[in-house]
Amino acid sequence: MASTLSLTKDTELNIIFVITFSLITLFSTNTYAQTPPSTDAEVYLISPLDGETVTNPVTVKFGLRGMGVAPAGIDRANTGHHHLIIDRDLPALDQPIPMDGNHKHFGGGQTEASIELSPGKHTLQLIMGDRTHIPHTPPVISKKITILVK
Ligand SMILES: [Cu+2]
Repeated sequence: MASTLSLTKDTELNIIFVITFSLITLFSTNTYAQTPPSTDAEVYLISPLDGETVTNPVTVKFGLRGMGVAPAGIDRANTGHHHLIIDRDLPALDQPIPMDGNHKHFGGGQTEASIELSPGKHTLQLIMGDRTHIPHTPPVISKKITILVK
């Protein structure tokens, strides 16, 4: 009888331990999921280059290191899709990236684009967004470049 009681207590302790451990694991997993890109993830413009003079249509090539490209809606760790910001500063980093003429989404997983720009100076910047178009934590952002369209 005494031994049965002691076994029950052990079992209870085991259950408490398993639950506690599961909660810690669950919490850790959640924390990790909110920081999907590896710390060395980097997005950059392969072309055009900063200060380059170009003509229409402008071919923009996206470079990415340390993470992968996945179409919007696909839930896969350490991936995202490209967004090209034209003539604008960075959008809010905790909300879906706007979708308009100044914020182009490449939700199909594209790694380059052909765009038409008015003659003159323009800025280009890339930012990665997750499957719901929200920047990662920490955000993966390229340098902002300036080009001249003839
Ligand atoms: Cu998007």
